[in-house]
Amino acid sequence: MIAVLPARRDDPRALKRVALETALAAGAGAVRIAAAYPDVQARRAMRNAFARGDHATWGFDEAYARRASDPAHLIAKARSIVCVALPYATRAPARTSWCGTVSNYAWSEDYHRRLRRLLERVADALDTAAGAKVTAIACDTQPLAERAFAARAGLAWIGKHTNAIVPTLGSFVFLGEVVTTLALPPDPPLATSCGACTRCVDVCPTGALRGDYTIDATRCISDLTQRTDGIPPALRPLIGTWVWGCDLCQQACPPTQRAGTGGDATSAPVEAGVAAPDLIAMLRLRHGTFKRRFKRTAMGWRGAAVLRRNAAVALGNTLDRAAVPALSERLGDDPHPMVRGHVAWALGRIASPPARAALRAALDCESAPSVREEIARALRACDAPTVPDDQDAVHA
Ligand code: B12
Repeated sequence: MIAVLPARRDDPRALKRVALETALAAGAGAVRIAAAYPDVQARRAMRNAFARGDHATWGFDEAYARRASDPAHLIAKARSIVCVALPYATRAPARTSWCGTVSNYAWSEDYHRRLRRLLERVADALDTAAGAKVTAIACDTQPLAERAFAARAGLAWIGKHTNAIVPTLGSFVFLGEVVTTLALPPDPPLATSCGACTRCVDVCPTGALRGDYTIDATRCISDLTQRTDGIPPALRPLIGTWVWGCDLCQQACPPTQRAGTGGDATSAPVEAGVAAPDLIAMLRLRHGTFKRRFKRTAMGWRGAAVLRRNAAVALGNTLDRAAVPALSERLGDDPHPMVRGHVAWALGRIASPPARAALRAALDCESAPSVREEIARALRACDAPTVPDDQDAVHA
């Protein structure tokens, strides 16, 4: 552990040293300083993205772009931002063919709590050194263009997957900031870019990445698994077995691959059933188990029905006929119409004779118009089956 020396409040270099050393001692993988003036380029990029509808599921608007590009809304007279990267890459857990795929960022203790602890230590150290409250913390949930300020600080460059890539650490890092009224000497931006590499663009199954450093977030699997309404039918087959988030663009990213696994013990899965969840168990997830198992992770903020919906889509994408009994049961039982609708889709995707029979039976008792529509569409899909009749169950 690095000993952090007391600093004089009128010595910017010493104060910067306090920020950097405290952040590193508290577990940051990298830390740099940005000046806190508004980011006009980020504001323009956000405006354009919102006008294109790239973030339609998030309801971002002009007011968000204005606030997110100006750190002064977090603390008046903001002069500097301590930009911190917390590495989280850990080894993927062993999976069977009936496991859902969970993004690395979501399987550990919720990163908001971990990052907040780290940022609070940095903020406390600066407040103490300055002898006054001179800081405000931001991590993910505050309107702040975190990646743009990380780039200004030279902490990272923004990749074509739109994530911040930290030299030697890659992009599997969380970003957090301490905005302060102290004038700390800023670090210069990096002169790095992705060059001609398009691996992230090529690997994205939904075509969310355009290759010009922008993303249509409404097509991003991470967004699709987190939205609370229905997943557009055309995109469901492209989601594969992802039940929360998606790592494909980052897994394909050369500097991120080279960085390896930089996450410490706090980045490890809270339990195996979270990192590689059994899809049938997730399809049946009740509130109690959800609270016990998922609430403490970043998968906990959208509720149990969203996870059951995602499990239904993933099971449909396994094309495994052995999933039909569990899906048929949920088609009759699940209290949430959105889940029943996606279960119907999954049965239509598997399209075996028992799946077809379950869909027909459900049509007799289903009253929700949206679910009846899904069932009718699924029955049409059964008429054009994608699975050969002689396919055996494929799960281990
Ligand atoms: C909404 C949101 C999402 C949405 C939209 C993502 C997106 N690309 O905008 C969805 C649900 C899709 C999402 C997914 C993910 N997210 Co998210 N998300 C956010 C959140 C809350 C807001 C982002 C936002 O405002 N987007 C609107 C866009 C238009 O603005 P922007 O991204 O801030 O900035 C852009 C412009 O400013 C412009 N720009 C500005 N200056 C410059 C300069 C140059 C040279 C260039 C090229 C561009 C540029 O490019 C920036 C990047 O596109 C941030 C936290 C935060 N407060 O920033 C986390 C955040 C971006 N997410 C994060 C993570 C970890 C993820 C996932 C990896 C999770 C996962 N595995 O599923 C994926 C990655 C998907 C992807 N390829 O982007 C991390 C990213 C860390 C990192 N290393 O970059 C953040 C920073 C949270 C955190 N505190 O760590 N996310």
